[in-house]
Amino acid sequence: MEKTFIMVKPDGVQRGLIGEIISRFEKKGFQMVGGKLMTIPRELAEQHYTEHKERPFFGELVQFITSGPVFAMVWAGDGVIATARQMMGKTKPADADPGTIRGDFGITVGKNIVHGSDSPESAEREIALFFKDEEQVDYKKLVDEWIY
Ligand code: RTP
Ligand code: MG
Repeated sequence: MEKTFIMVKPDGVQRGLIGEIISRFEKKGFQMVGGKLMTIPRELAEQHYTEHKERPFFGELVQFITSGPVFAMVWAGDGVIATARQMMGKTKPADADPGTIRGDFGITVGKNIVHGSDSPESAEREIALFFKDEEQVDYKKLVDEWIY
């Protein structure tokens, strides 16, 4: 099953949006297979954002993402990588459509609430950076056996 890495950034945690974001992915029908509240060590932040290391905002980006707790998750489902990006909306909240997470809750590009992997390669790399195999739970939904 396809998997992606989704993270509620420090601004999303501070604003009490962990539940809202989890709820959107749950209601869509995807499955959370890993999740934890954590403060990202500087070295991990630099690895995670390595593609941006030459960009002028890199220092600020690493500073912000390490500034307070994040909620890191792995979500599974068909097409979850691209669909999660659609549900998050464009990077700049001003360009993000209403109905998307950034469109509904974000204002500035540096504090845009949520991160999601942008390709299968990024998803694999980011999941491996943040989650050990034993932190990912493989389970079947049994609800069909419980309600009719
Ligand atoms: P993300 O990686 O966080 O899911 O966001 P993204 O793919 O939509 O955007 P990306 O280009 O990967 O940029 C990563 C994060 O860097 C911050 N950023 N700041 N000051 C700036 O001009 C600027 N540009 C990007 C954003 O927080 C963006 O999410
Ligand atoms: Mg990105």
